[in-house]
Amino acid sequence: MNNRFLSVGLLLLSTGLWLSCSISTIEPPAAYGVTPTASQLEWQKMEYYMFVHFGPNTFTDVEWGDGKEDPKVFNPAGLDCRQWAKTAKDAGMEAIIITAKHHDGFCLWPSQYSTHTVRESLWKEGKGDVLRELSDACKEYGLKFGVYLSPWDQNHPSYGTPAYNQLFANTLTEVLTGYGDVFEQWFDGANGDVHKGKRQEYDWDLFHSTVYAHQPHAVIFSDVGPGCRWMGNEKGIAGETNWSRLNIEDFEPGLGAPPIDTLRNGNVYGEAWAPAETDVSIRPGWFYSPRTDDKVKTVNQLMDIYYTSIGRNSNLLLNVPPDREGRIHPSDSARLMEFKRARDKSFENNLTQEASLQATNTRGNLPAYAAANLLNGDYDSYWATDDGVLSASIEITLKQTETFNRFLVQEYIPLGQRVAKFALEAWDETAAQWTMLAEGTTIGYKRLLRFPRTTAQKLRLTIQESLACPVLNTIGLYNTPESFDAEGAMKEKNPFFDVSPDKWAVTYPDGGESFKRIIDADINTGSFIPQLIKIVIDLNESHPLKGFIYVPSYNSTEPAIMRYNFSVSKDGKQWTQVKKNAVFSNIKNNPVRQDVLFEASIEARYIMIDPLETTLGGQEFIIAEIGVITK
Ligand code: FUL
Repeated sequence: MNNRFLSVGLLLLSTGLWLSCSISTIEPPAAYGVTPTASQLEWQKMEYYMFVHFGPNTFTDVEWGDGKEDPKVFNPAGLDCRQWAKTAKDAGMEAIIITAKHHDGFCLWPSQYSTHTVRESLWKEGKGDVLRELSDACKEYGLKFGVYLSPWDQNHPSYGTPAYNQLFANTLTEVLTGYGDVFEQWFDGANGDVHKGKRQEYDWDLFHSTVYAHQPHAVIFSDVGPGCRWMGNEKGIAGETNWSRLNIEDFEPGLGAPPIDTLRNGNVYGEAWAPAETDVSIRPGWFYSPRTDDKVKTVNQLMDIYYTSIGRNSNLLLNVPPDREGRIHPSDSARLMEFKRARDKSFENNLTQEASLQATNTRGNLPAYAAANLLNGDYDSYWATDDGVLSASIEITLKQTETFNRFLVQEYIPLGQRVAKFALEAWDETAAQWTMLAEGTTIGYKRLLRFPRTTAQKLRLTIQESLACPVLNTIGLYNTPESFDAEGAMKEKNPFFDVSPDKWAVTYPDGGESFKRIIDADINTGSFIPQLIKIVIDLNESHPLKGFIYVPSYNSTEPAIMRYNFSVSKDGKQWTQVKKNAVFSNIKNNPVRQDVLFEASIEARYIMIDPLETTLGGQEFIIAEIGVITK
């Protein structure tokens, strides 16, 4: 900053005549639209941190506990929060956010406002406090600490009454005053109780004022911020167009949230600064299950997520669920370290380091705003154009011809987000022309472009449309490996079925061959079923059934079964209902394979699923696969 003023001052001294007419053109660009607060800027620079889903669900193998679990199921005998913190630190993460209270209402601290807490569990004879151990471990490892609290609470007797709001504020106060600084307060929008006709009107003003009273610097996450926003899916894919601005007035988290596309893209002229946070789990589900030990995402999948989250102007909140011992499972920690090495390897060598940069326009023609600032590593120095110049290019001449396949560009967001369209080209020496490498819309805090490996000495970054004069502070050019996985690891594995479906048949409805696709052990083929009808499958022989598997289409815009009955039969005539009005937990946001366990094993040859409601509310739904669990 000082340098800038110094050079401006020198110029003014040496060209005294200029003073009165040029002062407006050499001032720094005025902020455009809403801008981040100091806490939001600090938050954005964190980029990558850990989500921890932990609680009774870890032990009961469900994604949404119903609050009726015996608190004694929670007993992580070897709980080691220091191991979590060390893993996060070694993985290059900046913080840990923990599910202090998920939808089952179980509190990971001994709350005085609940009787469904660690105090009632067997763990440490009811004397433990997970938040204490984790917040201490975060301090020891230099990580920030954040808390998730679900407003939806299926255990607390006051839920669904006006008294609940103050109760929730009280529990928030306990969490926000007992464990030191909280950098992010995570409010989940999920509210499965609407299916049961139960609805709590949340007092968001009370919740927000409680957070700010105790943690004035906390960034509040929800579907609509106000600190940061959900980006609309749980797959790790932020919008290619991603404005950090959002219209939040008249919207509420959860049921009152804006459409998914709006969450994904933001609003170009939005009234609030509500940048996107991408939350995704390293496993198919949010909680640990031994069934998913072999389904931890591959390094290639994690690298993809890196590009589609951090590389698209979003922070990445990667969930790593501790196991039943209370430790991060070796498969997950090994993968996190491989992911770290893959990122380090990808971005270790910035090929623009010694490049020379030539811009078509530089604000006031001053070195203070010159394109060279894009390479100096100083976050607060930038290239900017004159006011009113809304498109401009920078020619990047590398020291020598290089081969590369990734480009990084950052906007200086303290002055707002501006760029709406840009392109990157390379100079083709042989053809003597520019060839397009990649085009994009928004940039924001950070944008990473992937394109086929190219060899050239000259590149051109063109800002084609900007809402105000463009202000960029960093570029980078890299040559990264295309793949980091061992041979074969990339292939999507088919679900594991204990019993081969080779001899199975769909006996109702009689849809001939088309229904075969739901029992062909191939998750890539399935059936689109236009009405809410029962499906009956003959397993050819009797099996001791412990549960069943439903694989929906992985595309969350396609309809899946959400609420259902499930029955089994020995003869296809007399049926025993084993699941009544049950819900596939979180299937709307995270449409992955669902493993449903019965209360007890039951001998049967026929199974019947009776869909009652779909994720999109219509009659039609997709089944990619139905399977059974016998082991
Ligand atoms: C969702 C919840 O319903 C899931 O269980 C999980 O906590 C995820 C992060 O948010 O809305």
